[in-house]
Amino acid sequence: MASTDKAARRAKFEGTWNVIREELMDKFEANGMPQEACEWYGKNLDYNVPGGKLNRGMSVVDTAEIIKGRPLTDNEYIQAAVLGWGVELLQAFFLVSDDLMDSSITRRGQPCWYRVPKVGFIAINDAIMLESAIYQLLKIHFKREACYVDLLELFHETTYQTELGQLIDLITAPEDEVDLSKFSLKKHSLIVIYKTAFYSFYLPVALAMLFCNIPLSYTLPSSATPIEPYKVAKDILIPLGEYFQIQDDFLDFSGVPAQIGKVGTDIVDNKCSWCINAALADATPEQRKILDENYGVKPTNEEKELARKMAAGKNGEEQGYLGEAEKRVKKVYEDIGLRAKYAAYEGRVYKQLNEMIDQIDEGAPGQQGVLKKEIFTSFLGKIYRRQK
Ligand code: DMA
Ligand code: MG
Ligand code: MG
Ligand code: MG
Repeated sequence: MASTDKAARRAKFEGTWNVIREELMDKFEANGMPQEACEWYGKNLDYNVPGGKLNRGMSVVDTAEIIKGRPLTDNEYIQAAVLGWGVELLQAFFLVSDDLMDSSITRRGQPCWYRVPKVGFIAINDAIMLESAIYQLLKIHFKREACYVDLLELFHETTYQTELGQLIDLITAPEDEVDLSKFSLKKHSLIVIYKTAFYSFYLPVALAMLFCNIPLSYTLPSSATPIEPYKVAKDILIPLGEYFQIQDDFLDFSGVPAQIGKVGTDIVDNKCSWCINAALADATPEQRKILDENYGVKPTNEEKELARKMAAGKNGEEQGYLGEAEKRVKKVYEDIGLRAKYAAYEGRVYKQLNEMIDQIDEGAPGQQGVLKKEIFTSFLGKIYRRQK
């Protein structure tokens, strides 16, 4: 896809946000909420929903067009965009709560919502309101559609899966008790499949499939064995999502805030990240000792003060400062050659995913209403070697 085409598609999707935002505001105001509350809710939406990469939301629209094999009509487009913004609202709900739970500093190049003056713990209710917005929109746009209950169930089930993932992510990373022997790549895989892969990858594609009335099973002329398209999609999208979160973990270590829009917190937060697991696999006893002593160790007040001074009036925290403990962990990562290990992993997984996608039976050329390889290659293309 040409880059101008990509920009136009993004602009079209972004353009639907204003309509959707108005519907949410109307609904809010219809409850007789005071002016002050309307302004608060509007700010919550503006600050947390539209500013991301929009990969997840746009994938709903893109997938629906690929399945139908033609551009969507105006009505179909707005409905698919509502599902897309539903995924973005779900993401906003998770991110606002995730940043509180991870004590993060910035998100999408701005302070995390809970750190905005006057917000604080109100961010918890704001996050829950972002989730509720999904169901307001589904009711407006899908109540009379045959797929309504399936859409509701899919959003609910995916939300539940993500919450399971967030729970195991958090309890595997206790603040006061660093024990690296509790980590493993197997545990990491379970965490990231639940906390990221279902909602970021399976959800957008499965929503588009339901929207296009793809049945639970169909048979193609090429084989007598029935195809279960939701299972086929899941079997590719879950490993794809795992790869995406490994990228997120790697960027937490290697990315700079100006590039990734957030300050990495995994080392200080004692997270069971891909990086620490990959490092543990190759660490010498000396390196292991450094990791044991410095992983999950917060910067001292003196280090924070120094960072503030060095930032000379600018907000030092937002630039991201490293305490000595975090620096020592990062040095071990570099010495172990984590960057090369990651590059090798990325090459391997990219090849494997392409091989899996290649197995998909698309039926006759131009056949509509069935799974197409392009659904997955376009998703993979959006994230391969991403830098943010
Ligand atoms: C992301 O985990 C998962 C959810 C459900 C938001 P994370 O804490 O690694 O995300 P980020 O690096 O964006 O804070
Ligand atoms: Mg986080
Ligand atoms: Mg998190
Ligand atoms: Mg992360």
